Amino acid sequence: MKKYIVVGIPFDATTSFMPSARFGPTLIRHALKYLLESYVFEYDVDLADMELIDTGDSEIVAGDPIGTIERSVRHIRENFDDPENDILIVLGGEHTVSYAAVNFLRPRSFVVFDTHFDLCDEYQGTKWSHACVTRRVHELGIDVVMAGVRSAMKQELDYAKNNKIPWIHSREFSLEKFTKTVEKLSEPVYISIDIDVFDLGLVGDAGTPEPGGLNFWQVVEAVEWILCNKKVVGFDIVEVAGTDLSSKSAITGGKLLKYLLALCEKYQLS
Ligand SMILES: [Mn+2]
Repeated sequence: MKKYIVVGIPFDATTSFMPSARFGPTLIRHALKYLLESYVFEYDVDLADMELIDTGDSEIVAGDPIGTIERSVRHIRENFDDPENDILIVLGGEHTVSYAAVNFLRPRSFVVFDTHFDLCDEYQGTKWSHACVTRRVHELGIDVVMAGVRSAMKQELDYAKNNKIPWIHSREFSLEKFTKTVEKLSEPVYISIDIDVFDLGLVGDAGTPEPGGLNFWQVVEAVEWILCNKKVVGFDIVEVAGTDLSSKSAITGGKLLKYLLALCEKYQLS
């Protein structure tokens, strides 16, 4: 039976606008457990029947992204031993924590849903800011595709252009465009979803929320296409922030996790 290994990384230190993504793992888990039905009727999957192993939260080092990444990799290594079959699920935490999962799993491709490009070489004096994470992933030699972006600095656009990194603006997003962009990606694929990719109407508490984002089903459909057509080794949901267990961000994060789990169970079994 395929196992789903959940790891929380409750870390935020470099968030430039609103800190508190450290509470993301708790917010997402709480919404999934206490608000949402475990049965996902569209896919006839009951999360209660899945082999979902929550390993709890990784230890972090407050204020230290590198120390946190090292401890998170250790936590993942101790709990995730069958990358051929199992799927790793990381709950952030600021976006920087994706690097721990990706550096451990070494997927061939990284599909990221995000308002921001996160392609800065350095931001506010650190290379480990959440605004640099996709660049750090790309520097590992992993192919990157970005969906839902709508906010960038010129240096990030230049880096994307010079390195032929494909991206889809949220305003021009369609499943057809997305499919064309990801269909040739090498496998396995890792999916990273920054909660701020959603429109401000769905996500209020996030590190850096912005209007003009994707809606819930646009993201679910895009992820469904990947899970149906590509081998996926792991995914994360990051940047869910705030302290309110009933916030829009918490509920959107929990519901997103519910659909991702159901989609994995439906399409990634073999
Ligand atoms: Mn991001």
